[in-house]
Amino acid sequence: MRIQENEIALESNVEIVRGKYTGASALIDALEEAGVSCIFANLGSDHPAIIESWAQSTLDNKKIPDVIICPHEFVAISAAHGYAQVSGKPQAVFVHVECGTQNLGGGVHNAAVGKVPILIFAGASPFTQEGELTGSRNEFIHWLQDVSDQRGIVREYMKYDNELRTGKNIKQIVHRALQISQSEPKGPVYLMAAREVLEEEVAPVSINVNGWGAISPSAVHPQKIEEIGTALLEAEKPLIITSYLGRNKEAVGELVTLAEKLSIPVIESAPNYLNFPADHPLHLGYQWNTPSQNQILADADLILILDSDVPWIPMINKPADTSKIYYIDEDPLKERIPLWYIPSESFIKADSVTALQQLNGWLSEADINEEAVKQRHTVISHLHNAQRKEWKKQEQLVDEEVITPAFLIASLREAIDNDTIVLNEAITNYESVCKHLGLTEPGTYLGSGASSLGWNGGAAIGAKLAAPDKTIVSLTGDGTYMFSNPTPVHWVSKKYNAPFLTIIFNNKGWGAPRVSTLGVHPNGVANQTDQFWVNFDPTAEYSKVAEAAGGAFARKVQKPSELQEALKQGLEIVKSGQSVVLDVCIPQVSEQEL
Ligand SMILES: Cc1ncc(C[n+]2csc(CCOP(=O)(O)OP(=O)(O)O)c2C)c(N)n1
Ligand SMILES: [Mg+2]
Repeated sequence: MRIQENEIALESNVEIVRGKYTGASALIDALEEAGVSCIFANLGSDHPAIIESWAQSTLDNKKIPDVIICPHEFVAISAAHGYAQVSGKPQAVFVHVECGTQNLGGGVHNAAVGKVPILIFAGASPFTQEGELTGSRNEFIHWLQDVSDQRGIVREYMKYDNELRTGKNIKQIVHRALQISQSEPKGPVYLMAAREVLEEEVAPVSINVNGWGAISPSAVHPQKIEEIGTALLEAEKPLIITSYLGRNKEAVGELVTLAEKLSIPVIESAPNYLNFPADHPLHLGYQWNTPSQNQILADADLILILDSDVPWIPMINKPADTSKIYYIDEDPLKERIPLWYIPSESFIKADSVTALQQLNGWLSEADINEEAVKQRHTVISHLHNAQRKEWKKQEQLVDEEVITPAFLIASLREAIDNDTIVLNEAITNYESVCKHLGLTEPGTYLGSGASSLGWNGGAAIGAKLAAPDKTIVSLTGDGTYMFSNPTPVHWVSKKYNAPFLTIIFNNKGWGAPRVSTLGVHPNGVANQTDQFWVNFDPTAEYSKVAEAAGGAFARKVQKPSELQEALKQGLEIVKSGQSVVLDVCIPQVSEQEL
C-alpha cells in the first residue's frame, strides 16, 4: 500500500525549483533500498531536510517508504514493532532529537526484549550557530536540546548506535545498522544526525544491497545433534518448551514433525508467537506466572528448550534435579540479562528452524522404538484431553449477569475466522487468552515479548498495515489500554485506514500489582485491610476516547447475554473498515481470583 501525504495539484505554469540531493535524501533512499515499508514519524525542527526530500520524492513520483505520522513516539515504535513482527522486516521510526527519543519510552524496552528489528532515527541539535552551514541554529530550542550523549539515552537497549557525521556515507551506515538489526537475535538500532549533515548536498551513492544481508542462520554442531537426538530417543518423558520459536512460521511445522516423530509434549512458556497448534494432542498447555509446580515439567527426564527467555520460574516451578536439559536459542547465555541461569547440559547458539530440520533429519535415519512412541502418544493425548476438558469447564458462567474472562475469550474464539491476527496484552488474563482462544495457525498470535505496557494499540496499527487482508483483534487490560496512548492510536488508525478491533478486559483497575503483592505478602497488611492502590473506580469511558479521536465504533458490554451479538457486530464493522472498541466489564480487580 502506498500512502501519499496529499494529491499534488499544481498549476501547469508554476515552475518548481528542484531541491538538492542531500544527506536526508540518502537516508530515505537507503531505507527504500533495504525494503523498509514504513517510516513511523514524529517530526520536529531537526527534520526540514527530510521533509524537503519527501516533498521532492512525491513530486518526482519516486517510491519511498510510506510515511505514517504518529502524534506520539511510543505509538510510532509500537506500530513499527507490530509491523516488523507480522512482516518479518525491519521498519523505521523517526523522532525529534533527545525529547522524541525520551518519548519512545518503554517501546525501546519492548523492541529490545521482544527482539524486533527497528531502525530508530533521531535528528540532533545543529552544531553551528552563525550560519556557517545550511541547517545552522535558528530556533531557541536548538540550545535547549543540545545534550552531551543523546545516543546514551537508549544505548543500553540498542544492538548498535551511531551518529551520521557526513551525508557522504549515510547509506553505508544505514545498511550496516539494518544488517545488525536483522541479524539474530534481532533488535533495535539507533542513528542520529545533526541538521547540517542532513542538509549537506551530496552525490547519490549507489549501493549493492545484496552486500548487506543479515547473518545466515546458525546450525547446531553435528555432534551435538547426535547427542540431543540420542538423548531424545533414550528419554522416557521428554518435554519441549518454547516461547518465540513461531516468529519464523516455518519453525512451527518443523516442531510438529519433531514432536510427532517421538510423541514429545510441548509446553509454551509466556509465548509471544504461536509456536505449536493449540489443538494438537501433544500440546500440554502454558506456563506464565502460575504459582504452582507443573507436574509435567517436574516429571520430565529430558527437556529441550527452543527459543525461550524464561522457560519456568524456579522458585515455584522447576524440573527435577535429575532431568537432562538442552537449551537452543539465538542468544543462549542471555548476555544482556545480568541474573540469568538455567541448569542446562549444553547451551547451543542456533536458529531454531535449522536446528529442528537437523534433528528431524537425524531422526529420520534413527532406530525408533515405535511401540514406546505410540504408548507415549496415548498417555500425552489423554493428558491433553483432560486439560482441555478442565479449560472448557472454566468457560461456563457461574453468574448469568457476570462476564468472566474465560467466557469472553471462548466467545471470541467462536466469533473469529482463520484470517485473524490476535494481539494479546491482557496482562492478568494473558494465560486465559492462550488457553481459551486455542489458535492453531502460525502467525495468528502476537504478544510484545516484553513488559512495557501499551504496545497493543500501535502494534495493531502496524499489524494491519503489514497485513491489510487480515482482521486484527487487540486484547488489552483497561490499564494497558490507557498506557497505549489511545488518542494518537485511534487518530492514526483512522488517518491511515488501519482499522482493528480492541477488546478491553475492564476489571476497573490494575489487577497485576495486587496479585504481585499477594504473591509476596499473602497475609500482609494490604490484604488484611484491602488496600492496594490499584482501583480505577470511577472509570473513564474508554471506548468513547476512541470514538472522539478516530471515529471508532464504541460499545460497552456488561452482560454475558450481549456478548455474542456485540462481537459479531464489532467484527462486521471492523471488516467494513472502521475501528471498534468493545469495553467489556469483567469481575473487578478486588474480586479477581489468584
Ligand atoms: C510502562 C509500564 N508501567 C507499569 C507497569 C507495571 N504494571 C504491570 S501490570 C500493570 C497493570 C496492568 O493493568 P491492566 O492492563 O488493567 O491489566 P490487569 O492487571 O488488570 O489484568 C502494571 C501497572 C508496566 N509493566 N509497564
Ligand atoms: Mg485491569
